[in-house]
Amino acid sequence: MISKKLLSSVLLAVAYASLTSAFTNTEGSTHATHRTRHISREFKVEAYHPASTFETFEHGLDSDIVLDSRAPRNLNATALAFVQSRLGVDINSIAYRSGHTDGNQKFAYVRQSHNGIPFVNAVANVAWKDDKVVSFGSSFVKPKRVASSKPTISAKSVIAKAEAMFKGTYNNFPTGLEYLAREDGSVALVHTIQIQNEEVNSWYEVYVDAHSGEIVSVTDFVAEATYKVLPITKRTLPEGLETLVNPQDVLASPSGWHLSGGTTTTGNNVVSYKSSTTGTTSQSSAGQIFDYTYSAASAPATTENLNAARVNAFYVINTVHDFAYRYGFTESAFNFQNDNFGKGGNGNDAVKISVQDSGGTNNANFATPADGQAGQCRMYIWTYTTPNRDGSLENDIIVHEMTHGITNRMTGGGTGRCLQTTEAGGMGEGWSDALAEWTEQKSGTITDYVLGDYVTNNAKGIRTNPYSTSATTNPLRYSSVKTLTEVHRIGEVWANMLHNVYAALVGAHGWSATARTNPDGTEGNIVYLHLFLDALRLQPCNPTMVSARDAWIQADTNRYNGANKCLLWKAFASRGLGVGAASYVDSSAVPSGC
Ligand SMILES: [Ca+2]
Ligand SMILES: [Ca+2]
Ligand SMILES: [Ca+2]
Ligand SMILES: [Zn+2]
Repeated sequence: MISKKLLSSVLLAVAYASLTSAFTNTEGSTHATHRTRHISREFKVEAYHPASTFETFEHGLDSDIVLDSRAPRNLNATALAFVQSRLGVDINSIAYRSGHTDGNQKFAYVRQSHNGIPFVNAVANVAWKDDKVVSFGSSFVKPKRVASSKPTISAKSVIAKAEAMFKGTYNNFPTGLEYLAREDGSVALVHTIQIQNEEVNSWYEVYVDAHSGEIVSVTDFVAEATYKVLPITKRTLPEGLETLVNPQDVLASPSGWHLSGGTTTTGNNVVSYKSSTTGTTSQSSAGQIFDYTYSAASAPATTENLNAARVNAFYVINTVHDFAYRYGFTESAFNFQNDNFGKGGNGNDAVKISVQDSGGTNNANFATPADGQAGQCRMYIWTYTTPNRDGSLENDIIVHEMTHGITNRMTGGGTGRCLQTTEAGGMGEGWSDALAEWTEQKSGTITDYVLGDYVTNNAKGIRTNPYSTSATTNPLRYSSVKTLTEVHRIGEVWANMLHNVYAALVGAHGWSATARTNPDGTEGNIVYLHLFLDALRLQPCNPTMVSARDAWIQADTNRYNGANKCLLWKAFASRGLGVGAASYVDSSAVPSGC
């Protein structure tokens, strides 16, 4: 029995190993020549770019070609002559594209051409210094076959298809007729058609085969924003920074996370800064690339660490903005944005997050004025360790703070005045812990949860007990509130109840890995977040745990026709907030029929 089982698992391991390496090889080998563009959920295009060669000649190429190219001719003719000679191709297969001179340097760009029609993706570039060629790049191809240069279908006839597939509109930029080198060695004749969608900030140049009508490739004009951050699901810095490309959700942030053409940690939803709101981090290289690596071995204040901290804070606040938007924290529901795109609510209130704020230590906070005034978050350095640690690298702390903004805005209609009592303020802390917990799930397995464990360098984190389904691990009940006075301690009672609600919903309905961007699923973590935000809008100003529980149950009636009524009652009742619970006297009762 044992040996048989062992054998099968070994075989499985071998099978997996070969599968993994096969995939790795395939993927790695196409990085330089391919790009899969995910246009929509149903449609993707694999764009092919012939491999490019690149030669550099240090102080310049000493050869007959160079002597030839030094002849007093214009850049155009010089470039064509060089490329013709270097590649050994017919002069008629090269077309000059552009060039310019900068001091003692010259640059020229040419394209492969056939029957007078230029190629989209077979090009070459030459650079000179002091009239000597210093570098040469080329992606020219040797085609096996070239399509006829006379189109059989018109550009006009394929625009509607391009618009439908790329979910945008033809922008009236003149269509073009070009050749496109394909991976199989053939060369297609293509119409070039620009399709834009300003609402989602997409702008494509689509290549449609002028003989078959097939969409063969695409250029994406929109630059990818890139951030090195601690992904939102990671609980502590040692889990590792990652480079995320285009993490923004364009439904929630239609202009992306930056101001138009923006190059700093300033955007429509948040400005992440130190000392003053102009103290932002600039992109590390062009194209909205924010590649700063936090080193835990160095002090938080080093330039690289400060930049990494501002980028991570920018990323986390934006990420919460985006997924909360999907669940109802929109412009008209009093969210934090400068531009509301005409969708209601008051704008000019993007979150200001002050990173490494000098006003405190070992903490963080969030001030929520009424809709239309910016939310102000302050993140402090934590001094329990050497070097000190930065709260902006502990995602649960940032999410906790941002959630104060959500709960204060969504309770009572955006006034910021409705979580002011001790009990409501305590629940505010509880919701903040609970949403931090929600973001840091990687599967549907329910585990105990702590937060603030990284900055404190303490596995127990910053709360009294882990949030847990075990009453031994976390014995807090509704009646515990009676003897508590501090809002975070009261919040622990509420957060632990919500942990149990979450566990029950995920146990009943499963767990979705795409919950942050797909709120339409039926899984338990999606149901939970809907009820979480829906209930905020229903509950009264300065709610109690009793009225907040009732808001959850009403929210379930509103959205799910009460499908989870008994589940919710049982979860709340398991911690003393059952039918008839009042004045911090527990009840384990559930309604009849449950
Ligand atoms: Ca893009
Ligand atoms: Ca943590
Ligand atoms: Ca607002
Ligand atoms: Zn708090």
